[in-house]
Amino acid sequence: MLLGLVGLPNSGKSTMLKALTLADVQIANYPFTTIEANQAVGYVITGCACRRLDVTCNPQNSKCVGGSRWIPVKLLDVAGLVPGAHEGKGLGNQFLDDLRQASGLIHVLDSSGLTDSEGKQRPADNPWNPEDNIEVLENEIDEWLFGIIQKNVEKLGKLAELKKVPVERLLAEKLSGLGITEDDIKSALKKAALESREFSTILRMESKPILIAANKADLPSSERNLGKLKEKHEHVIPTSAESELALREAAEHGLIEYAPGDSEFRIVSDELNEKQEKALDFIRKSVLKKLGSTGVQRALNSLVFDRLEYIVVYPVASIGRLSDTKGNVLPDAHLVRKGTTLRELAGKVHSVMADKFIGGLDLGKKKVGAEYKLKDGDVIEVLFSR
Ligand SMILES: Nc1nc2c(ncn2[C@@H]2O[C@H](COP(=O)(O)OP(=O)(O)OP(=O)(O)O)[C@@H](O)[C@H]2O)c(=O)[nH]1
Ligand SMILES: [Mg+2]
Repeated sequence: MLLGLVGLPNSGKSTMLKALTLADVQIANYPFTTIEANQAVGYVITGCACRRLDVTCNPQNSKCVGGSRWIPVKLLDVAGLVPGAHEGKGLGNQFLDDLRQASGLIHVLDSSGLTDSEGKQRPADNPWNPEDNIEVLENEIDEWLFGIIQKNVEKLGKLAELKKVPVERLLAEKLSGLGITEDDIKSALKKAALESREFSTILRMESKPILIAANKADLPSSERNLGKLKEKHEHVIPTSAESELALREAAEHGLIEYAPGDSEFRIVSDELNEKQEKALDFIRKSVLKKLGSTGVQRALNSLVFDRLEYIVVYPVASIGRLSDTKGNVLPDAHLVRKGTTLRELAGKVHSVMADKFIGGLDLGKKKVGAEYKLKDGDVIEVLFSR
């Protein structure tokens, strides 16, 4: 699964990517630091089934850290979008093409009001209204999508006439790389005309759900804005990417014990200098105590589990041993959309399983059918003829 970090310049996209992945990326306090997209692997984190089943697991496609299952997801941090990017302002919006495959987006928004929509600093006595950035960003993504559709619609119209097939079918084929299906297009067509700008907005909402990370929530000026943002918009999570990065790096260097999403950390080294102690103290008081966590892991989890409605399932080769054929217990955790059937899961695990599919066995060794809708945390043996 690929997820995108998008937003206006200087909002903290690269800081968030680094905090989630510890990838070596450039961060700086000026706009357009990132020009080429950065891709790295982060993790969504959920309780591991090993706890519930009281077994020791040997994860293969994921990790288990202290009873939490870390499932890898690809993250892409792109350049900043500015108002008018679709007309070529700033770095334009062509770089969004890298996000065609993204299932969802985190809008990294500078909630402090100390950066304007061009990424320039604003004085504290004349702050920027961060809420305006939401419209700016959505508009630029819609224009990008609109551009892709416009480029294809005339050609496809002619081809559809020639082949005597509905144009929406051909468009769906063209847009399938964007995660847009023929059904999405049909339902959007009921609300808006194919050539209209509104059509692109509807498709964007279907294919690229957005979670808003109200970043720089550690700065005092963000407090006032957070309330307003949450009041007017769903799916807003306050974050401090800078704090998360500091904690992840301190943990990496053995200075503290901290896991992403935690509400506290423990100092385990006596080699901290005064500056480090002060910084950690600030994070404890101004971020963790106030927000409950840095919000960064919560934002990623919430995008995947709440916004995109993914669940976690554990296919195994033997339900009795809870293992794969090599004896690895709970080897793989798969992210699948809510409503996925057992047959669809078989197809995702292996094409042979799908072709020779028979059914499945649940934890109680009861048979389950092809159309069984998987539940979050299900451990299941897929039966197929060999
Ligand atoms: N106070 C505070 N500063 C932050 C936070 N996250 C990022 N920053 C700072 O904001 C500035 C911009 O961070 P970047 O991660 O480079 O921002 P970006 O969105 O990738 O910027 P572009 O690539 O230029 O679009 C840097 O000085 C960061 O240290 C945060 O949570 N709190
Ligand atoms: Mg950047």
